[in-house]
Amino acid sequence: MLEKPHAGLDHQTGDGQAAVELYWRPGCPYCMAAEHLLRRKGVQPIMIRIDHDPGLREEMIRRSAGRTTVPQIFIAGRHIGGCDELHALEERGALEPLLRGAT
Ligand SMILES: N[C@@H](CCC(=O)N[C@@H](CS)C(=O)NCC(=O)O)C(=O)O
Repeated sequence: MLEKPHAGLDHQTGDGQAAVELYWRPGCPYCMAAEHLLRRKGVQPIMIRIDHDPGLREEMIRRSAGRTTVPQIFIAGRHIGGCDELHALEERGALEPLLRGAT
């Protein structure tokens, strides 16, 4: 689902790559694993920390159609899901096209 990005963010970065948003909180191993995979793909995700701001948690839940776990990941404004879904995309070769904005 293509959703309104966090704080009016553009869906693309300056170099034409898809903007990646990652809602997270400290102490979450799934968040770290997701961030690690993205960085390995050359992506600098926009990290949105939710534990200090209930409004940001609500924003995450709204944008991800009710999901309450972290991480929740968006690529070019499209909800991807959590860490497992991100890794599943990578395993079937679908992550890079999304990051390039090709799909
Ligand atoms: N299968 C999920 C697991 C995510 C998960 O269990 N996250 C934990 C934190 S590491 C969580 O959000 N627990 C509930 C909570 O903290 O409110 C994924 O791949 O993202």
